[in-house]
Amino acid sequence: NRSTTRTVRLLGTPLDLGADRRGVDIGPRAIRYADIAGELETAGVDCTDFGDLRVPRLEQCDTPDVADDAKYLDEIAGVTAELADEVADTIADGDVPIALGGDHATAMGPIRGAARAADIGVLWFDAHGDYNTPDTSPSGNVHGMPLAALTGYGEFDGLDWTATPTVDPSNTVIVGARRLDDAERLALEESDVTVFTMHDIDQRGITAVVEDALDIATDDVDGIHVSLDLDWLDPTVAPGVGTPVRGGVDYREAHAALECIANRDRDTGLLRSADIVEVNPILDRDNRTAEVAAELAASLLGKQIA
Ligand code: 4U7
Ligand code: MN
Ligand code: MN
Ligand code: MN
Repeated sequence: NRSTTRTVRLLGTPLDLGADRRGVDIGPRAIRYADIAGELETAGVDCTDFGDLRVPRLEQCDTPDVADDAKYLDEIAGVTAELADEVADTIADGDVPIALGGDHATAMGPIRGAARAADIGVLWFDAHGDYNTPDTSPSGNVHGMPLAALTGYGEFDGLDWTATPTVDPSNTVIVGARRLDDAERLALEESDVTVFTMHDIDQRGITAVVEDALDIATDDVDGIHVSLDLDWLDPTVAPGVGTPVRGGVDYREAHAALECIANRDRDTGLLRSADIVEVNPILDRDNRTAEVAAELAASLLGKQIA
């Protein structure tokens, strides 16, 4: 049981090399302008902002070959390795790291970092599976591959840590999927990763699905990482994302999901780290998506509605 006040450490990661829409690198700023620190304070947690990690600009990188099956993988490996160190330090200091992306390749950092100190499960809230590999990816964009890399699936040339799983696939749960590529779907079916689709949410309700997801992710591990891709939400709620897919969760479902996690965390202290990714203010209107992101962070950290 947790009794002391926790401190969240914000780790900005302006990474856009994993996506092919520019603008997601401004995500960390947009989320700060949406006052994530103030939102977190309303949840009763202290918040420190460690600023932004240095990320190579796309303009400084060599242009990838058209046939490149995992664009900018070396640069992404470097950035996420640094982020993993920051996350491991944060956890060692007793704080809760939240990485602010950046595209979803960012998630390799905090999950690698959190897994250094403990066995963790992963809750992956996303319209997509992010389970492509360089061999299956239709785009070569690494933000469609982090979950495969982290569960040790597929060949990632130059990413040697993918030879063994960082997280056990049987403790890995995707929630809200509604667009999987064909090869990705097959690979997920053959894996031990659990996929709850929007259909499951429609049939059973968000609370039942997330409670199940939590049971699966927390089975025989020390804690969890929560990865929040804003395209999990319906584009009417979160329009500022690079790969929107209609039919996502609504505002209340999203909060209810994160409140379930916060409730379980209140009893057990299971939340180790999180990332909030894929916010693209260039594609947004009035910074709405970052505002939703900031509010969702507060729900995850236990903000009470009344
Ligand atoms: B995100 C895609 F082909 N599957 O691999 C791919 F549809 O982090 C999209 O979930 C990936 O936003 C989306 O490029 C990655 C595509
Ligand atoms: Mn994603
Ligand atoms: Mn997505
Ligand atoms: Mn995206």
